Amino acid sequence: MKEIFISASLACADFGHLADTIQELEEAGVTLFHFDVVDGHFAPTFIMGPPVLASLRKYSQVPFEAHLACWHPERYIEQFVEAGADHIAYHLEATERPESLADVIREKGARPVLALRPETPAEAVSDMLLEKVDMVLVLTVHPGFAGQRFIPETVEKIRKIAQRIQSLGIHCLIEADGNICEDTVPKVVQAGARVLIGGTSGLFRKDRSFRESVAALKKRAYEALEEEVEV
Ligand code: S6P
Ligand code: MG
Repeated sequence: MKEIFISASLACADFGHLADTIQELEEAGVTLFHFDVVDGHFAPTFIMGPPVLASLRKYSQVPFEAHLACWHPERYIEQFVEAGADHIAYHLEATERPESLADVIREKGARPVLALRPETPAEAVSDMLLEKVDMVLVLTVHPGFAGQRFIPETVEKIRKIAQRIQSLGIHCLIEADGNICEDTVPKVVQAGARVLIGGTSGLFRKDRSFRESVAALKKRAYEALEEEVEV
Protein backbone atom coordinates (compact mmCIF):
# COMPACT_ATOMS: atom_id res chain seq x y z
CA MET A 1 0.00 0.00 0.00
CA LYS A 2 1.17 3.50 -0.80
CA GLU A 3 2.01 5.41 2.38
CA ILE A 4 1.53 9.10 3.05
CA PHE A 5 3.75 10.99 5.51
CA ILE A 6 2.91 14.32 7.11
CA SER A 7 5.75 16.75 7.77
CA ALA A 8 5.41 20.03 9.68
CA SER A 9 6.95 23.26 8.43
CA LEU A 10 8.11 24.80 11.70
CA ALA A 11 8.57 28.24 10.18
CA CYS A 12 4.78 28.42 10.60
CA ALA A 13 4.89 27.74 14.36
CA ASP A 14 4.93 30.24 17.19
CA PHE A 15 8.69 30.50 17.83
CA GLY A 16 8.02 31.28 21.48
CA HIS A 17 6.71 27.74 22.02
CA LEU A 18 8.68 25.55 19.62
CA ALA A 19 9.61 22.81 22.10
CA ASP A 20 6.01 22.28 23.21
CA THR A 21 4.78 22.56 19.64
CA ILE A 22 6.99 19.82 18.27
CA GLN A 23 5.91 17.47 21.05
CA GLU A 24 2.25 18.18 20.26
CA LEU A 25 2.88 17.67 16.55
CA GLU A 26 4.63 14.36 17.19
CA GLU A 27 1.66 13.18 19.27
CA ALA A 28 -0.65 14.30 16.46
CA GLY A 29 1.10 11.99 13.98
CA VAL A 30 3.68 14.19 12.27
CA THR A 31 6.65 12.03 11.21
CA LEU A 32 9.09 14.66 9.91
CA PHE A 33 9.98 18.19 11.05
CA HIS A 34 10.81 20.65 8.29
CA PHE A 35 13.01 23.66 9.02
CA ASP A 36 13.14 26.41 6.40
CA VAL A 37 16.61 27.90 6.34
CA VAL A 38 16.58 31.10 4.29
CA ASP A 39 19.67 33.27 3.86
CA GLY A 40 18.23 36.61 2.76
CA HIS A 41 19.52 36.09 -0.81
CA PHE A 42 17.95 32.93 -2.21
CA ALA A 43 14.70 34.44 -0.98
CA PRO A 44 14.38 37.92 0.54
CA THR A 45 13.96 36.97 4.18
CA PHE A 46 15.71 35.10 7.00
CA ILE A 47 14.37 32.00 8.73
CA MET A 48 16.07 29.59 11.15
CA GLY A 49 19.61 28.26 11.43
CA PRO A 50 21.59 25.47 13.11
CA PRO A 51 21.10 26.69 16.73
CA VAL A 52 17.33 26.30 16.35
CA LEU A 53 17.64 22.64 15.30
CA ALA A 54 20.25 21.98 17.98
CA SER A 55 18.15 23.38 20.79
CA LEU A 56 15.06 21.40 19.74
CA ARG A 57 16.79 18.09 19.04
CA LYS A 58 16.36 16.77 22.58
CA TYR A 59 12.58 17.25 22.55
CA SER A 60 11.74 14.74 19.81
CA GLN A 61 12.84 11.53 18.15
CA VAL A 62 11.16 12.50 14.86
CA PRO A 63 13.66 13.15 12.02
CA PHE A 64 14.60 16.76 11.28
CA GLU A 65 14.85 18.04 7.73
CA ALA A 66 16.75 21.26 6.99
CA HIS A 67 15.39 22.87 3.82
CA LEU A 68 18.36 25.00 2.79
CA ALA A 69 16.81 27.76 0.72
CA CYS A 70 20.19 29.40 0.45
CA TRP A 71 23.08 29.80 -1.98
CA HIS A 72 26.18 27.60 -1.63
CA PRO A 73 24.54 24.92 0.51
CA GLU A 74 27.84 22.95 0.46
CA ARG A 75 29.21 25.44 3.02
CA TYR A 76 26.66 24.52 5.65
CA ILE A 77 26.26 20.72 5.57
CA GLU A 78 28.50 20.00 8.51
CA GLN A 79 26.86 22.62 10.71
CA PHE A 80 23.39 21.24 10.08
CA VAL A 81 24.42 17.62 10.59
CA GLU A 82 26.05 18.59 13.88
CA ALA A 83 22.89 20.46 14.86
CA GLY A 84 20.85 17.29 14.36
CA ALA A 85 19.54 17.38 10.79
CA ASP A 86 18.69 13.88 9.54
CA HIS A 87 17.70 15.06 6.06
CA ILE A 88 19.28 17.96 4.20
CA ALA A 89 17.35 19.45 1.30
CA TYR A 90 19.48 21.62 -0.98
CA HIS A 91 18.43 23.48 -4.10
CA LEU A 92 19.51 22.36 -7.54
CA GLU A 93 19.61 26.04 -8.52
CA ALA A 94 21.97 26.94 -5.66
CA THR A 95 24.97 24.71 -6.26
CA GLU A 96 27.26 23.92 -9.17
CA ARG A 97 27.82 20.31 -8.09
CA PRO A 98 24.48 18.82 -7.11
CA GLU A 99 25.60 15.20 -7.64
CA SER A 100 28.71 15.38 -5.48
CA LEU A 101 26.85 17.35 -2.82
CA ALA A 102 24.45 14.42 -2.43
CA ASP A 103 27.47 12.19 -1.77
CA VAL A 104 28.93 14.64 0.75
CA ILE A 105 25.64 14.83 2.68
CA ARG A 106 25.47 11.03 2.86
CA GLU A 107 29.12 10.76 3.92
CA LYS A 108 28.43 13.21 6.74
CA GLY A 109 25.62 10.97 7.94
CA ALA A 110 22.45 12.66 6.65
CA ARG A 111 20.04 11.86 3.85
CA PRO A 112 20.26 14.04 0.75
CA VAL A 113 17.08 15.64 -0.57
CA LEU A 114 17.02 17.58 -3.83
CA ALA A 115 14.84 20.71 -3.76
CA LEU A 116 13.44 22.48 -6.82
CA ARG A 117 12.08 26.00 -7.16
CA PRO A 118 8.73 26.27 -8.94
CA GLU A 119 10.32 27.51 -12.22
CA THR A 120 12.87 24.68 -12.45
CA PRO A 121 11.68 21.97 -14.86
CA ALA A 122 11.77 18.24 -14.13
CA GLU A 123 14.16 17.89 -17.10
CA ALA A 124 16.84 19.83 -15.21
CA VAL A 125 17.31 16.83 -12.90
CA SER A 126 19.63 14.14 -14.27
CA ASP A 127 18.95 10.43 -13.78
CA MET A 128 22.24 10.18 -11.94
CA LEU A 129 21.09 12.81 -9.46
CA LEU A 130 17.73 11.12 -8.92
CA GLU A 131 19.60 7.92 -8.12
CA LYS A 132 21.73 9.69 -5.52
CA VAL A 133 19.06 11.39 -3.41
CA ASP A 134 16.51 9.91 -1.01
CA MET A 135 13.79 12.43 -1.80
CA VAL A 136 12.92 15.26 -4.17
CA LEU A 137 11.27 18.31 -2.60
CA VAL A 138 9.08 20.14 -5.09
CA LEU A 139 8.33 23.68 -3.96
CA THR A 140 4.73 24.35 -4.91
CA VAL A 141 5.07 28.02 -3.90
CA HIS A 142 7.99 30.45 -4.19
CA PRO A 143 10.71 30.00 -1.56
CA GLY A 144 10.79 32.03 1.61
CA PHE A 145 7.27 32.73 2.74
CA ALA A 146 4.28 30.99 4.23
CA GLY A 147 0.75 31.81 3.16
CA GLN A 148 1.29 31.92 -0.60
CA ARG A 149 -0.93 30.51 -3.34
CA PHE A 150 -0.26 27.12 -4.83
CA ILE A 151 1.41 27.19 -8.26
CA PRO A 152 -0.58 24.70 -10.41
CA GLU A 153 2.21 24.11 -12.96
CA THR A 154 4.19 22.28 -10.29
CA VAL A 155 1.75 19.34 -10.38
CA GLU A 156 2.94 18.26 -13.83
CA LYS A 157 6.52 18.48 -12.62
CA ILE A 158 5.72 16.14 -9.73
CA ARG A 159 4.11 13.74 -12.19
CA LYS A 160 7.13 13.77 -14.52
CA ILE A 161 9.58 13.16 -11.68
CA ALA A 162 7.42 10.37 -10.24
CA GLN A 163 7.34 8.67 -13.65
CA ARG A 164 11.12 8.94 -13.97
CA ILE A 165 11.59 7.46 -10.49
CA GLN A 166 9.31 4.60 -11.41
CA SER A 167 11.01 3.88 -14.70
CA LEU A 168 14.44 3.96 -13.03
CA GLY A 169 13.14 1.46 -10.46
CA ILE A 170 14.61 3.39 -7.54
CA HIS A 171 13.27 4.28 -4.10
CA CYS A 172 12.91 8.04 -3.93
CA LEU A 173 9.99 9.88 -2.36
CA ILE A 174 8.58 13.17 -3.56
CA GLU A 175 7.76 15.89 -1.04
CA ALA A 176 5.33 18.70 -1.81
CA ASP A 177 6.07 21.97 0.01
CA GLY A 178 3.82 25.01 -0.15
CA ASN A 179 0.10 25.64 0.41
CA ILE A 180 -0.49 21.98 1.17
CA CYS A 181 -4.09 21.76 2.33
CA GLU A 182 -7.21 19.74 1.59
CA ASP A 183 -7.71 21.53 -1.76
CA THR A 184 -4.21 20.84 -3.06
CA VAL A 185 -3.48 17.43 -1.49
CA PRO A 186 -5.42 15.41 -4.13
CA LYS A 187 -3.49 17.11 -6.94
CA VAL A 188 -0.02 16.51 -5.53
CA VAL A 189 -0.78 13.01 -4.26
CA GLN A 190 -2.31 11.83 -7.53
CA ALA A 191 0.74 13.23 -9.32
CA GLY A 192 3.01 11.14 -7.06
CA ALA A 193 3.91 13.12 -3.91
CA ARG A 194 4.01 11.03 -0.72
CA VAL A 195 5.43 13.47 1.85
CA LEU A 196 3.11 16.40 2.52
CA ILE A 197 4.69 19.40 4.23
CA GLY A 198 2.02 21.20 6.19
CA GLY A 199 2.19 24.93 6.92
CA THR A 200 -0.30 27.69 7.65
CA SER A 201 -2.93 26.39 5.23
CA GLY A 202 -3.03 22.74 6.22
CA LEU A 203 -1.58 22.25 9.68
CA PHE A 204 -1.07 25.42 11.73
CA ARG A 205 -4.71 26.45 11.72
CA LYS A 206 -6.72 28.31 14.32
CA ASP A 207 -9.89 26.30 13.66
CA ARG A 208 -8.40 22.83 14.24
CA SER A 209 -6.09 20.98 16.55
CA PHE A 210 -2.91 19.47 15.12
CA ARG A 211 -4.46 16.04 15.49
CA GLU A 212 -7.52 17.09 13.47
CA SER A 213 -5.37 18.70 10.78
CA VAL A 214 -3.11 15.68 10.39
CA ALA A 215 -6.14 13.40 10.19
CA ALA A 216 -7.82 15.65 7.60
CA LEU A 217 -4.72 15.82 5.38
CA LYS A 218 -4.21 12.06 5.54
CA LYS A 219 -7.88 11.32 4.87
CA ARG A 220 -7.85 13.55 1.80
CA ALA A 221 -4.60 11.98 0.59
CA TYR A 222 -5.75 8.38 0.96
CA GLU A 223 -9.11 9.22 -0.68
CA ALA A 224 -7.20 10.71 -3.60
CA LEU A 225 -5.11 7.55 -3.94
CA GLU A 226 -8.24 5.41 -3.96
CA GLU A 227 -9.93 7.62 -6.58
CA GLU A 228 -6.82 7.26 -8.70
CA VAL A 229 -7.08 3.46 -8.58
CA GLU A 230 -10.76 3.58 -9.59
CA VAL A 231 -10.09 5.72 -12.72
C1 S6P B 1 8.22 28.11 1.43
C2 S6P B 1 8.70 27.15 2.47
C3 S6P B 1 7.63 26.30 3.04
C4 S6P B 1 6.63 27.09 3.87
C5 S6P B 1 5.29 26.44 3.75
C6 S6P B 1 4.25 27.13 4.54
O1 S6P B 1 9.28 28.88 1.15
O2 S6P B 1 9.69 26.31 1.93
O3 S6P B 1 8.16 25.23 3.79
O4 S6P B 1 7.04 27.15 5.19
O5 S6P B 1 4.93 26.52 2.41
O6 S6P B 1 3.01 26.53 4.36
P1 S6P B 1 1.80 27.33 3.73
O7 S6P B 1 0.61 26.42 3.90
O8 S6P B 1 1.68 28.59 4.49
O9 S6P B 1 2.17 27.55 2.30
MG1 MG C 1 10.23 24.58 3.00
